[in-house]
Amino acid sequence: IQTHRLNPSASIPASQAQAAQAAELDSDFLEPVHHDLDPVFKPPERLFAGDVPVPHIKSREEYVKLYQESIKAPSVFWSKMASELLEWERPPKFAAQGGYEDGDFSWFDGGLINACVNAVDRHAAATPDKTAIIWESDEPGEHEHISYRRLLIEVSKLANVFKSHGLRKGDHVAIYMPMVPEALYAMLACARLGLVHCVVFAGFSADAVRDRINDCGAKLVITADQGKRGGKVINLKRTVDQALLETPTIEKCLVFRRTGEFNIPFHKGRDLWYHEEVEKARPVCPPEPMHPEDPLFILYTSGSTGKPKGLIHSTGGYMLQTASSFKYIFDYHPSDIYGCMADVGWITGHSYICYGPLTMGATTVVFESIPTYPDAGRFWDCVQTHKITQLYTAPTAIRTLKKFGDEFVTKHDLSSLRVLGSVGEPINPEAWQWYHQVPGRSQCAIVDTYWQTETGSIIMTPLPGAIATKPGSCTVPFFGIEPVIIDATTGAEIKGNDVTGVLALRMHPGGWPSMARTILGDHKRFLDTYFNVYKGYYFTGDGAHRDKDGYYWVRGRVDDVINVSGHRISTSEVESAMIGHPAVAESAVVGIPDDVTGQALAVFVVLKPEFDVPLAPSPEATHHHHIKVDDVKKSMIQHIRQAVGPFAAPKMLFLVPDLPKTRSGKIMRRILRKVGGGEVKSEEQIKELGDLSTLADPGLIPQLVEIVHAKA
Ligand code: 6R9
Repeated sequence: IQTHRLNPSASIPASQAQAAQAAELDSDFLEPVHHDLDPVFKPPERLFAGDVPVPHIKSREEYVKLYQESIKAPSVFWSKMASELLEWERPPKFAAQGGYEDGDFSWFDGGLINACVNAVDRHAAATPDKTAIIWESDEPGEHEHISYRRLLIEVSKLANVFKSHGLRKGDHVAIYMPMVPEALYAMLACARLGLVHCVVFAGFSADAVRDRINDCGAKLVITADQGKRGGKVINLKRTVDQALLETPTIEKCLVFRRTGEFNIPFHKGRDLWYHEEVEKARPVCPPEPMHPEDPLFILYTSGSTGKPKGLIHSTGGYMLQTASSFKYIFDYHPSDIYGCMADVGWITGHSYICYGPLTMGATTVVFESIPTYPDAGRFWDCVQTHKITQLYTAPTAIRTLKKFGDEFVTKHDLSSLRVLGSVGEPINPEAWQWYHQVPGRSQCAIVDTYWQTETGSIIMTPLPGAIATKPGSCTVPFFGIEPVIIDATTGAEIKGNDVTGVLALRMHPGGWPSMARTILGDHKRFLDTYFNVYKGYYFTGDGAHRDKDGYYWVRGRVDDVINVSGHRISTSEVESAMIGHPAVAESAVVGIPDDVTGQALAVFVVLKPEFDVPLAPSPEATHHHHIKVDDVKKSMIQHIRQAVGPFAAPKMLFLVPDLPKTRSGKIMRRILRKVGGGEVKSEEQIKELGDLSTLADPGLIPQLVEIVHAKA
């Protein structure tokens, strides 16, 4: 049932796999678009008015010059940056080495570096009293400042706790934490000792936690009794307890007391209280000198197949590019207060809450709550209270807040803001304009930052003082990145402007420093997914348009990944979860457009014959029947929540007599996307679906249309 569209199997030569792959890409995001009449916004004059720090990059010319340098001589460019921005235990002998054919690329061989020293120690020495972390609790009005001096002490103590329980360089540690400073302490304590952390987003279910722990073989998991989000309590320890029933590698479970309100069961010999352990530990812990290519962390993300990919990031290259991108893209200056509202469970949290800002010695906000708690003014209340200068959030949050109206924004003093960032999914021009005009008061630079878990740091973005913006476009490449548009059917690069196709990045030796190095335990899958699809390029999985001015417009995934509120969800991951439900014979999951979440999941389910519930409410349907259908659907949605996590709950679930398939048995997802999205109503519109001649049963389509509309 699973489709391995982007993972050509071992026996197929790359060129052949490439052709097959190219021919199978089936996405509306590859259809041509035009952007001829878009408004253009110059960098805000206020950035140069004198009362705020002058931008690092002051003009387009300055950007172009640096960009050209970064492309022509990447090793020279990044080596210079590496000695400017990082502290090396021993300076590297080389910059980029190796290549993409085998994925043996490396950066900064011969050097020694510790990520924690770069993010903590050197600032604790230089600016000990500077605030490293502002923790904004779920409850408004409750916040805490943690200085660099204190950060070093907390991190060192925790590192000693890890040591005292036998953890050594190279061991894996799972982190399943709410948004509290201790989540960052845990990451940094791992980095200090050369332990490889694997943060699992606290919204994942017990099954998902178990699978990730088992895939990475973590020895220790660190969690909290409970988490708090939007006034609601989340029983993290309970989820971990359930996951740990089937995780043979876990020896210890360290529990941070966040609420203390719940009498959690403790497993003797396995569970330990964070506060008790830390109390015993000494606040001095020598950092482990690491090779720049030593793994810093593993982070799971969804791909085209059901099994999540554990991407591995390096130490040196990752630290360098997160720090440099943070500096230039958010135009960071030492007096700034920077607030990224993401969660550390995602790459955005790793790179732009923890490592990027702290490596630059910045003050970074750790935000525990949600944008709408206690009301839709929460972000702006934070901006006013902490005098935030750069705010970084996702289009889904921006669209949600826009719906609540301007008053929640305008009643706050937002004069501290200079840069407003967006990440996670394409931002629609209306949301962009609102972000610019209302929270930004037309005085802030909007940076729509495009990147991925795989790229480690932002790869396309405007720079605040240098690049004019267009609402909805991530504009131009960051240093070291060479985007190209590829024709999906021929696999050839499309030159020139005003073109649409698959977005890829041209590979030159070494690529860029923060690229993921492999997929844990599956290097072949790594090469096949990213480098063997289009030879000589890194394949992003997104469709994009390059407009007449050379600006990029990323349109969305062209593979089997659905982006719901910026969360990457694999269709086949949800489909394989569905198969575990006793009533399901077969299912297909597609992404449909949604005003707030960008995309939403629609699930089409074929029941096993023995489950004979009526598929659509009919005039004769009794009350009893309705309940039965609803119960079945509810249990399926519950099943997905349990197998993947609540964020993967489908918006729509349809019980259908069959799935539209080609005669060769391939599900025609294009049809399901259109029908599920409610676009198809009339017979004419069915005809407009295009060539249905390959369908095994064309009579099925009107039935699907009827079922979808009976629901709505
Ligand atoms: C950082 C992050 C990556 C996917 C990516 C793309 C989408 C992210 C975007 C964007 C358009 C932007 N995406 N930022 N699309 N414009 N500014 O989100 O990583 O969770 O791995 O998701 O998100 O589709 O391929 P990740």
